[in-house]
Amino acid sequence: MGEATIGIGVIGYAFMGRAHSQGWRSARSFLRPALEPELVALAGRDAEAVADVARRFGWKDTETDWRALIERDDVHLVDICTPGDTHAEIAIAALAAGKHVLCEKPLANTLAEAEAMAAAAERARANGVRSMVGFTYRRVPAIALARKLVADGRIGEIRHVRAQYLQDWLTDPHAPLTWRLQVERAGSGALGDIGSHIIDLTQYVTGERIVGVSATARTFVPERPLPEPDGHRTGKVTVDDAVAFLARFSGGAMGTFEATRMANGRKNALRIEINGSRGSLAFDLEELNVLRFYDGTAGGEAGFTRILVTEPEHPYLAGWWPPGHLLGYEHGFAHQAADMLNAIAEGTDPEPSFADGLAVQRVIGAVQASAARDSVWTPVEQSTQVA
Ligand code: SOE
Repeated sequence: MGEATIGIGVIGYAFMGRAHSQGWRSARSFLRPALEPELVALAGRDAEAVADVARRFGWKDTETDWRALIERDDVHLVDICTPGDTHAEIAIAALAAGKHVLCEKPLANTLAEAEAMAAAAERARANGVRSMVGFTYRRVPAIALARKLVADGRIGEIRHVRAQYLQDWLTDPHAPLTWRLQVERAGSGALGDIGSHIIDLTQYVTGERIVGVSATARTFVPERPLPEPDGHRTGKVTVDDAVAFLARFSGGAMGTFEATRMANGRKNALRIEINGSRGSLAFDLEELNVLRFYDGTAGGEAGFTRILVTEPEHPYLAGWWPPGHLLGYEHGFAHQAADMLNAIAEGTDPEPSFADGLAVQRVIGAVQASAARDSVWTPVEQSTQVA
């Protein structure tokens, strides 16, 4: 192996395993990171299924046991794309083995697991081992531009944060009871799966932390058919279908949040609007190449500007197509892969860190605690100190 390459091993080959596989491939082809990713091995328990995905995405080898993948000398970075109940065990083992770790969101299923993972990441960091959590939407160019505009003071002091993540794939009561609907596998429902994205994104774009919440949660369909071949039987849904909460931000802004898989007609509508003393920003993932910016200082000419975020000077765009040739959902995974590889090459810490993932987990915990106590205002623990 040449000096400027790094061996990648991905664990999981379903939706996220494929999205990440494509991310590593595209990062290598288009974005020219400082370390060139080698697609060494893809791991999954079903040998036939994992071999099929591995062949289609160009993985060199497969493993059916994640431990074997971690032990390989030619794997230097372990990418965890499995359900949340396995994140902590795999990540902690991989970090202890000296492997860099990229872990899908949400970081863990419980606060205790997230704390242990952040502590393991901190220990590994002392040896130059890097870790990152896969809040991929930070890498949508329009979101990265929004962050820059806020950091440059273009919208002034932030007053309102409005965030929604709306999907509808559970509207049908016959949709099967998959792992995402079981608390022991997923930790929570819409809250952890998609609410975690808007918690992370709003904290990232504003540069502030959520310090308190008042929440409510509902499970509209409490029982569903089991996945085939057991579809004639039903099982209990043990997570939320939808959650809504008010939030207070560290800088004084007020926030409203909604995460649901029951918003009929909304497929993947992650929307954020931020209103500040000088202007506003609005984003919708269903139109992900666009950022809307209102410059309140523009006097009589002020109005929401529709910025098509595809110019070479926009974040991440230089590596892609000419202006107006749009990017899509999968590109964020390539940006994430390239950012992590560049950080490893530079010896810096990639973001979002496991500590950032823990911070999101603390908000999730506070939302759950508030919802369980009739929406009582609940503080979010702020310490980033890890056990
Ligand atoms: C499913 O709800 C899901 O795939 C999430 O798990 C992802 O994080 C989100 O990006 C899209 O929706």
